[in-house]
Amino acid sequence: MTKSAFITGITGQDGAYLAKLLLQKGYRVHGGVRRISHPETTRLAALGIADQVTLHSFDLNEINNIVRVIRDTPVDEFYNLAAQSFVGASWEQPIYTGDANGMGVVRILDCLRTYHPNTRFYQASTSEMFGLVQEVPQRETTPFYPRSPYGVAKAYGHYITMNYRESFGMHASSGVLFNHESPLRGKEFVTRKITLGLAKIARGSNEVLKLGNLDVQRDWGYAGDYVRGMWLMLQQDQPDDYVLATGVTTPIREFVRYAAEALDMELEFMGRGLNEMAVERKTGRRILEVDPDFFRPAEVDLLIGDASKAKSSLGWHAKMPVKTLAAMMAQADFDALRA
Ligand code: NAP
Ligand code: F7E
Repeated sequence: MTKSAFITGITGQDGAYLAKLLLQKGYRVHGGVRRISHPETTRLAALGIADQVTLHSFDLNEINNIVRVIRDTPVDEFYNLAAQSFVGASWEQPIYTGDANGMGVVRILDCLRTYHPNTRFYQASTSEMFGLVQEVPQRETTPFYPRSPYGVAKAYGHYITMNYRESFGMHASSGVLFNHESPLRGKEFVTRKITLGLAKIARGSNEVLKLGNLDVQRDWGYAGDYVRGMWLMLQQDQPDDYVLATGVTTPIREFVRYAAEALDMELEFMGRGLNEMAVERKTGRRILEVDPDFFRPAEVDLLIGDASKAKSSLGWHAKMPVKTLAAMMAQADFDALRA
């Protein structure tokens, strides 16, 4: 029998990759799209699937809308990927972020409980819940210490998913996913900002890439690998929570170097703190500088995940190394600029 799934946030990076994966597996795919003046389905179009999914008007912040959509669209699996996903914006919009990323989750869970209690549910939890890390590497049992309104709201979403699983026996699972990137990543996130900025420079632009705190490290994987993990979680007999990560953490400077190398640029970092910069060795041209506008009020310094539970229970591991990822993103941006 054909399986069906609903993906909130289907127009986002992960939503597009997950929709593609589920279509390849023969699912009928529904997606939630919030009302905006200029509907954006460019990621679905980039993957060649824009006309293969059924879109529904869906907003995490509107209970009546959620009730109607969930009641009228019975599916086997429900993936909640929608969120205000930019950590930096969560200090500017803390209440909106709390409502969408926290309350939005319980709105969905409670509607599923009422109308379709047997639908399997996936919640997009995040390594940002570990924040000021209490253990290295971080795993499913590591205590949370979120450092942003985004992380705090996601912690609520995580706990309420556990609570509905334990209270009502729902098949509700959370994936605690570390950063995952791709050529479809939003342009304000640091990896894409780097690859797009360097690609423009490689194409002859005089722009200087301005970044914030260069002292942070992230465990960066490829989004295409991570959506496979989401699907695997909902195929298990029992619901549970899983960390998905590569187990390798990389400083931002290294990511910049990997992307630059892929574009035939060799960079040298010099200076310290706010005066740090990177120049291109061959030309001596300044490529990158630090801009305090991109610093955050509180920072998450060292994220590195232990995905051994996902490996042993789901048979999942991250396939793409960060160097390949940086090169792939830089090349994709470089190629797109030619068009
Ligand atoms: P993304 O590209 O920013 O996509 C987010 C999606 O949510 C977009 O489709 C967006 O719609 C939608 N959305 C935002 N606010 C909404 C609202 N109020 N109602 C309905 N839809 C709304 O994010 P992503 O990288 O794919 O991440 C997917 C999920 O995983 C998010 O929940 C994120 O917090 C979480 N996560 C991501 C990572 C990562 O590294 N990528 C790691 C851990 C967890 P528009 O297209 O209209 O903006
Ligand atoms: O920042 C530093 C910044 O915005 C990474 C989301 O998908 O992953 C993502 O959140 C780091 C931060 O991602 C700039 O301070 C320096 O420490 O790319 P980001 P994020 O905050 O890690 C988690 C797991 C999610 O759940 C989120 O949804 O890079 N950084 N300079 C910068 N960051 C940005 N954006 N821009 C800069 O110029």
